[in-house]
Amino acid sequence: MLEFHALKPLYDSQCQTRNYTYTYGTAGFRDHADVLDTVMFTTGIVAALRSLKHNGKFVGVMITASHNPPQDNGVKIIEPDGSMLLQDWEPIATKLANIASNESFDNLVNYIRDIIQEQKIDIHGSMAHIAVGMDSRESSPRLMNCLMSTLEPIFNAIVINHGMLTTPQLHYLTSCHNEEDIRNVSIETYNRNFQSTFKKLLNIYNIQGFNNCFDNLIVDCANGIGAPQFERFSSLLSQSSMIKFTNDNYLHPETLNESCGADFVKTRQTLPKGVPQEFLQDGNNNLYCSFDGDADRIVFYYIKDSKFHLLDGDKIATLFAKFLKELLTTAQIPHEKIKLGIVQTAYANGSSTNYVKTKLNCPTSCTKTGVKHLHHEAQTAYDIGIYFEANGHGTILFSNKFYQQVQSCIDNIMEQPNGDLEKDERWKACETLLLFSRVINQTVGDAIADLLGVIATLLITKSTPDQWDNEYTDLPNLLSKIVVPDRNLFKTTDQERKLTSPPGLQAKMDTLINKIENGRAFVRASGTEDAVRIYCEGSSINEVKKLSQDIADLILKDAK
Ligand code: 16G
Ligand code: ZN
Repeated sequence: MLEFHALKPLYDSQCQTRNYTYTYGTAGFRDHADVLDTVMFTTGIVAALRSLKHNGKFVGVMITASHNPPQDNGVKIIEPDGSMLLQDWEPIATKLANIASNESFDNLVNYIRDIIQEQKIDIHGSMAHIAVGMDSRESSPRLMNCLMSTLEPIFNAIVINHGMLTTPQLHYLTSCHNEEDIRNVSIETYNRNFQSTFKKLLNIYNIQGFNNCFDNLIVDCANGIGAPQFERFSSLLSQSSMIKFTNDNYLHPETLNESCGADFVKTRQTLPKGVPQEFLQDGNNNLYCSFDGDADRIVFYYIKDSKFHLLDGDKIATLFAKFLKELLTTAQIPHEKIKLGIVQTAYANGSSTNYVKTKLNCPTSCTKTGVKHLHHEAQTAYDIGIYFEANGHGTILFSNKFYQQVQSCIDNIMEQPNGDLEKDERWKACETLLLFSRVINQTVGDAIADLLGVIATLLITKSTPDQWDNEYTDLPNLLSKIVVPDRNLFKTTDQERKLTSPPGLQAKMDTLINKIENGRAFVRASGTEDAVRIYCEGSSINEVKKLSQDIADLILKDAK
């Protein structure tokens, strides 16, 4: 039952923001923490309705602003299967927040009634179930209180508060809540499942330590929630003494993402601050990685001849694709039976796409920016759908057909007489495929799970960071942004690779692009900032820089 009369005093006290416009965008609501009380209040309502729509299944709500600066925060809703909020509900979340901020209380209640009616939600049936969590920002506990304020008094919802955890941990636990007895689901569920699968995977190959592939793994946690979570997680791995942490100061939220973390390292193509000198001395053979503020993104890097080398989302995707493809071959599973493909965005380096097509002979897809687009394509187009944005957001999805095919291959091997199973390469390949699929967090991109996947791949294939990197060389590239009077004028087609508006701009850009060797460039309006992004690549960095500047000039001239 919905207690609308109890809503009014809460609305009066919580919805402090007036005349402010919100948008539930690619990554939920995100803004300065000071203006988010209203949004927390309405997001609680939307999450409860979403749970009721799913007949009371658990829905997740995560309070985070990922790689944004410390003063920002945000919130996003997680579906019962651990995926991101159904796109159709994004405008509902947006409208409810904007009514709360701009209109009367009666309008708010009327719109809630409309949602219930239009979505055919049975409010007299099951109770709403919500799993909530937050990152380590200073504003998160306050915003958590705003969120919780509606859930119990209005919806009689059952709320499980997981406290501080990473975004992908909450995605995973939300899906577990709908599969298991809720009393048994906690952060330990996540830790146990991923730790034990990782250990089993390495045990197939009797791997100790880092198998001489590198000396230490140095993890930059962006001073965020990934620090305590991965410190606890990794303490139970046999490699723990070789895993070192930097920027793990999550108790000082003002340092979050400050000159560190995945976004900083990827965009600046440089080391984060604070890497201890002892790890940087010549002759060290270390692998480094950076999480973002809520640990759903990861990039790797290493130093060779005093030079920084980035291993970004494209490199992670190609590493996984090569490894999984070889396992399918060893298992003698025909490639027609399990379709393996890579999903990228326009930001993927042209060399990576070329490498996937010509060296790995795998199909590729290109989607618009934003995890939900890549996830959907990976799920619908492939049996092993590897998706990564170049910025390090990504995971792998394995279809039911994948599990059926691998299991039938194992059954087939077992039927053969006199087989020494341990020695049977086919059997090993099948077991590796199954365990690998469980070391990956299939609900969403996950820095911790992706890290386990990368480490396992390197150790099993006995590859050094340098060998991983040498599979292909990135084309020089540049990503920049400019501020224009109205970014909404910039409309794209062909998965954001071509502009359709402002009219004539694309043709002028094409003339410039065609002048340089291996030239490629595109312009799109940012979904998270009031700016337009320009991506350029080509054979020479000087030409790329010039191209980028020329395109910026064109846009600014056009805008006058
Ligand atoms: C959001 C997206 C990320 C994308 C970025 C692009 C999710 C969870 N996050 O952070 O995938 O790369 O936006 O930002 O979908 P932009 O539109 O400002 O370039
Ligand atoms: Zn993030």
